[in-house]
Amino acid sequence: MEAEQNRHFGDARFVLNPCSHLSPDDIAYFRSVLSPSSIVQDADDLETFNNDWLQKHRGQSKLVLKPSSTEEVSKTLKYCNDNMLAVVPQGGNTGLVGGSVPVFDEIVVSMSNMHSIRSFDPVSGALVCDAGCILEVLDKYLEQQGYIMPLDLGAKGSCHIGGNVSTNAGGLRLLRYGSLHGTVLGLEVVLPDGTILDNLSTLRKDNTGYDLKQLFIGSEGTLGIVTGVSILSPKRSRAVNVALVGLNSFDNVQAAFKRSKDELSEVLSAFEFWDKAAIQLVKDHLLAGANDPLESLHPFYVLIETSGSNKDHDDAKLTQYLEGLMNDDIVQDGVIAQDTTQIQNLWAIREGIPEACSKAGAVYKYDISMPVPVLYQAVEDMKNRLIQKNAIGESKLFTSVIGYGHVGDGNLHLNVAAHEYSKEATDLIEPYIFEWTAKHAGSVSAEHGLGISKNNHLHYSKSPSMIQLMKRFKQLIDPNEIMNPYKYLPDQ
Ligand code: FAD
Ligand code: 2HG
Ligand code: ZN
Repeated sequence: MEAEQNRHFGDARFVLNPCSHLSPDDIAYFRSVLSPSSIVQDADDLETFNNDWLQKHRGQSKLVLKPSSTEEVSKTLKYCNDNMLAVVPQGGNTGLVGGSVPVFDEIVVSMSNMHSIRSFDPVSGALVCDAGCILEVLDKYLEQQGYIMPLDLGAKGSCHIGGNVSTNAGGLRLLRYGSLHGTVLGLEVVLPDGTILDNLSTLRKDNTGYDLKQLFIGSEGTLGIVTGVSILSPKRSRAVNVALVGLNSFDNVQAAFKRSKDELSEVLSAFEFWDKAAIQLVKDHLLAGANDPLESLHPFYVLIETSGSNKDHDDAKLTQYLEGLMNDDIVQDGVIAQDTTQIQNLWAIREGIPEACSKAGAVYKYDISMPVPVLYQAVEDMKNRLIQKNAIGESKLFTSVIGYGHVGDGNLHLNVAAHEYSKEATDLIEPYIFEWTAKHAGSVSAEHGLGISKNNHLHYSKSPSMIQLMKRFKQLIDPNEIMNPYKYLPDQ
């Protein structure tokens, strides 16, 4: 065991936890409990597990383990705990806060070999599955049963349900179906000491004792590994409509949102917005040459989705709502998708924004929540600050400031594109953006989590006594600090 020491790594300062390094004995043990193909040591094969989606965070793990069962996860974690080996749980590796990759040489435990659906109850809609199931695969399975996953994200083709639960992912359907804190019915979790916490309940009501699963939802692999998920899926709506509108101001975005709650009410299932800078990037990087659904550029765009059971009823409601917006000059232009392909094409514009931003160079991502009236002010204030500092433009540090997100959830994605990541660039936007968020009673992480990007900014959104209690939970469940070290909780 190494002595605790301080170490400088990039811009951040870490206190190394007292974990050990791998020995041949360790490898021999893992070979005794996992199949040979579940142990990855080849340098090229390790690359994808060591790099995050943003290509911003890079670890140097020498070992990836891919257990195939809860028992294998249990044996793996127990051994790591007994031998002080640090572990990073990894799902689809689509996280945006650097939580899914090692900081140093932690062992990656990938859940990709655990992808079975365990059961589905067509009466209640309760789905029980392994944590490594891919979100889109689950949604396709449920489609066959007439049901739908209660969450959806642009990363659905890669992210795992276990990763979703561990980050408490929000996404595009939260407005309609609520957060995973409500839809997750039960979890199976392996604790660092190997204990299997079997709480794969399918009950909607259960008031017996502390609701322990809630502690693991959003704990980003710092308390254990989620191996199984029980989740309540709603019936899939028979009628789905999607409209895209162009607007002149964020005041109009708000007016359209307010009206959608009155006029679309029970059929409203998504209300997503983005700005001109976002559509410009999508056009440049993803839609080049493709048909643009709206003829001219607008300062703002809103995608509205309705999901109901009666197509004629929903069509009439949506048409009337959109006509009202046009007549009152709240929207300037709009289209309604005529078939499933057009629905997918409109959603592809919205879901393509993160990828388009990442193609613009280095992108600083802020995922903040706040009261809707000040949502876009964050983008404008950031832009003005960078203009004042003479830091934005062709040959400057930053190239653009982009705003988009989930209006219905009061969740802004502020992306600041730069030529490259640098300390100088970081210092121009941080801690300014966190102070701005705290001043407007917001949260510095609405849905992406803390990982290694936001852990030291937790105090902007949580009081010292809350952070202290979080540290006590961590100490209780993971006293050797093997689970996803250096992340989530502040260094000090
Ligand atoms: P990973 O990235 O592998 O891991 C994320 C964190 O969870 C890490 O800390 C990891 O250690 C931990 N973890 C993973 N699996 C387990 C497990 N089984 N047990 C314990 N800990 C585990 N997020 C949103 O909230 N809403 C969005 O709309 C959204 N859209 C996105 C769109 C794109 C294009 C991309 C790239 C990302 C998006 N994200 C979004 C972020 C990301 O997809 C989510 O956070 C997702 O839930 C991560 O799942 P994952 O399986 O990829 O987890
Ligand atoms: C989304 O809503 C995701 O598209 C990603 O949460 C946001 O990349 C981002 O900033
Ligand atoms: Zn989002």
